[in-house]
Amino acid sequence: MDKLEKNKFTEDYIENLQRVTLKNFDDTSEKDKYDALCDTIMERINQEWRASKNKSRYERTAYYFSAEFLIGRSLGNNLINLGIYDEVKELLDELGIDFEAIEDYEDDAALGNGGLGRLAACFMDSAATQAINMYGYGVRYREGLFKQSFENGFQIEKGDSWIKDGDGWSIRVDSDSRIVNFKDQQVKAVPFDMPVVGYQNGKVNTLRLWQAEPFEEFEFDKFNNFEYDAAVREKNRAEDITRVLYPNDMQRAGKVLRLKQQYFFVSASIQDLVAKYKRYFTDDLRFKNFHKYHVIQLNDTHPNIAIPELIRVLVDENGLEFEEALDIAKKVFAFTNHTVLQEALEKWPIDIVEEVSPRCLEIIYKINDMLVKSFKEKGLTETEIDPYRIVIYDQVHMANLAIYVGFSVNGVAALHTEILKDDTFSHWYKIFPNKFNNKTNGITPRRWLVYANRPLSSFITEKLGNDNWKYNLDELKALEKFVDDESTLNELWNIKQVNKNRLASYILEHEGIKINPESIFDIQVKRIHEYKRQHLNVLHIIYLYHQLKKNPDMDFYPTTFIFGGKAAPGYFRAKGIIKLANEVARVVNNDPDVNKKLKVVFVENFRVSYGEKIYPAADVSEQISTAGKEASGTGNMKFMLNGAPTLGTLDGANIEIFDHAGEENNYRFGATVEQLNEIESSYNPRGIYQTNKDIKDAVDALVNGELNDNNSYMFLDIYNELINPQDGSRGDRYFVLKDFQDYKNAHEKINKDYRDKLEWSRKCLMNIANAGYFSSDRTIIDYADDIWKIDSPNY
Ligand code: RUG
Repeated sequence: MDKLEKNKFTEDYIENLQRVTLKNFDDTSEKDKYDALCDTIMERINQEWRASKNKSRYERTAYYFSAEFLIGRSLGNNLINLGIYDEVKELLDELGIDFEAIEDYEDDAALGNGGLGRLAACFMDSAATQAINMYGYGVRYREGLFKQSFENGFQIEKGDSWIKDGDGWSIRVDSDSRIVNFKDQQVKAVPFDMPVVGYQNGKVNTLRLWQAEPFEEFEFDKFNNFEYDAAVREKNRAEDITRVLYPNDMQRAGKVLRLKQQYFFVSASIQDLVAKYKRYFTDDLRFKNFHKYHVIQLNDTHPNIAIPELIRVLVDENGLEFEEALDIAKKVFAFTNHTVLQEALEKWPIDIVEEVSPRCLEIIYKINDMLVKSFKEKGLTETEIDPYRIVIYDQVHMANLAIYVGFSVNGVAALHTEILKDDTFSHWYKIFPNKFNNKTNGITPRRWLVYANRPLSSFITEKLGNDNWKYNLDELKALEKFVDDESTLNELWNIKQVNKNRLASYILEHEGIKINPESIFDIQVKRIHEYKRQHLNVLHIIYLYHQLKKNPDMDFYPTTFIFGGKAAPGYFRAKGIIKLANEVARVVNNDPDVNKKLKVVFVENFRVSYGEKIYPAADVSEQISTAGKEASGTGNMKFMLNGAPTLGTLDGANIEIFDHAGEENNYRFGATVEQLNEIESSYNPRGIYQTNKDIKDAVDALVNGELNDNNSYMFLDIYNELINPQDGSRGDRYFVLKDFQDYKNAHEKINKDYRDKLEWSRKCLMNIANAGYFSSDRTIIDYADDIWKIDSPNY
């Protein structure tokens, strides 16, 4: 911004502040100041946003259908992408306004559970930055992911009404409202558009989130008749549809309301696309060119009911033949799978689909008939066709629907895609090998480095002599030339220390726990799930505690283990793992024999904005899922980009991280997928427990009174799952005990290596320098090139 622009910004800001509040500047609150800042920024975005919309109207565009967009906060990110972050901070400073306090005013838009939703948000940022036409379509949940707190170490969930005080980053577009018809109700879908600003390139894409509303606020007659509840019943029923994000990560919520949410947002979105196409392409009455302008990427199975919905709209509302419509669908839809866990591959009971949209069910049956017919033509028998069917017994298999109709099926990391081809969808791969492709996930460097780690960002720009790396992350590779430069390595160490100090203060303020900023910060933040194995981490801490108790002078570099993450409210064992980590933290942190060397913190309510403080401060990134279970992971990339070596298994994108940054700069441990497959049938966790004293002592602590689960039986449940299964299974489904020894050895190596400051910094540098591949800019360009066939012009 030049001087003139700066003055104009300040003028507009003060004008907005006073106009909106009707107060004098000095009387305005922090919230007023935040609101006025949003307004002023939105005014600046507006013009480029309209220009981008107009320009892309007649261009091929990708539509990213996702039930989740885990956006986080928008203020800082928008300022970064507009290129005015430092200036605006300075301007506010001149006005006596504390920018950080204003930033803290913004609630996270937590419209997602974890990696899948955050990936969608990163893709939005990257598509805009790479000037790729991409529209996001999703749900405007009134309540985002629950707020987590701990009582006695137990997770407590509370609502997250993130828009109760308004939402400065969305524009309500009433004129684009659509009607969504369910079997038993009709609701209005009102779009709220959020601008997605590309990094300093003038491109602004749109994220359109739909909110369900009634046609009438209340029924006057009933109200007049004193039937107050009945008068607003329909309104509540409509609003219920987008009231809350289902807090399930991976587990399938078998709820009618959940399918209603899915159908609600895809129906509104499909109607939107068709209506706009008809408005701008008036002479294509049979939609012959529809596929040339549209590609719809289905983010997991959640939006897959869009397939019958497109066919319904084309057939019932626009007079196309079924075959014609199916043909269009086959050219338009592409499907991304994010998991191999069976419980997360959605299958809907047909009666529920019937209850939501009987017409879509009818169309699904028809597609299924076409599938059977065409497979018979290929020579398959009825039984051979069975695993491909879309309707199997009384369930609709949403993945089969998308694989059959979609023209592309992708996994999200190299190993994951191989598992899809070899195992999960091997039958499909045999028939349609060309549909399958890999798109390794990525993260946006703007939020996860430029914004979250200002000191490191300035350091990189200074070392490279320019900041092109911010939109071409491969340029980080040039940092390798400093790998033997002592002063650079020392600088890097100091930057990490600054970030660790910042996190330590934040933790003291928010968690009330004092940690040693000079200790190793060993961090595992992600959703809590057995396959992610937070309990392996905790068991190892119990082991360390036992060792230090026996020998307080043991040669051990002080370490702080930090956890963060939420468990699905109905997932008893995951909640038990949280309770366990909190209980171990209580015991360890209060024990003067060990607490100078060992500390454990489970931060409350881990979310995007907490992550922005955590990733830059990590020394060690814990990525310890059972090999073959984590599709990709993206937290692993955020840690890497911020210079933390990975302590990880050969799983998901860890493998690619090791390949790019070098195994010698990371810590790999644990059994491979092949090894686990080999021992699967003979695995005997109890045998390991009986022969390894360290493991036995750690596992016994779950039930021998050392740790207190307040009679919840949560620790006994974990103990049973590990070595004493009650369900006739072999126990330890996720091979925690199998990998324990190797994990422990890797930790010992880290604890030694960390003491060599230069050598450690070198590893950090090598991770940063090789993080280019994990930019979501690369991922989105791969989608655009290989799947969408959309140009990424230099805007
Ligand atoms: O568990 C996966 C992660 O491994 C992956 O990185 C992320 C983004 O691709 O998606 C996560 N995921 C998968 N979240 N939900 C599902 C299944 O619905």
